[in-house]
Amino acid sequence: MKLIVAVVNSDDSRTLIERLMRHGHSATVIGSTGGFLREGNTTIVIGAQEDKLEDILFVIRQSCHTRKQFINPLPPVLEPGELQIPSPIEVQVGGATVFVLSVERFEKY
Ligand code: 2BA
Repeated sequence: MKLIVAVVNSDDSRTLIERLMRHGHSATVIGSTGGFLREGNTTIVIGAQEDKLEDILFVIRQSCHTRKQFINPLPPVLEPGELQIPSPIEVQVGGATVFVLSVERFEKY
């Protein structure tokens, strides 16, 4: 069995969850926050048999898209009297950051 942990953009999460359900996969949805941008994203946890893994990854690839975002970097440390206005920088976010883990044991009561 595998545990798939996917961090996805919140704009893609609804479509992804609907498609996962339509394909018969169970999932848990957790609201999360990216450590770098400090913006909300969604973490989706999916436990599945190994023969379902490729279908799940296919659905994730189809549902999650990369997007460009501008962020304001922290201002640099300056000498007194210096003035520097940092300009926004562009980062590419997503589509999905996916971890696939092997499950040692799975139980449901
Ligand atoms: P954030 O940490 O908010 O990162 C958002 C985007 O900012 C990243 O997109 C990446 O393009 C950029 N970024 C992150 N750290 C950076 C840094 N130190 N310097 C420059 N740019 C940086 P993604 O790579 O697509 O990541 C999207 C979200 O997935 C992340 O949001 C984080 O919540 C999660 N994530 C990504 N890699 C991870 C990892 N190795 N472990 C755990 N979560 C991860």
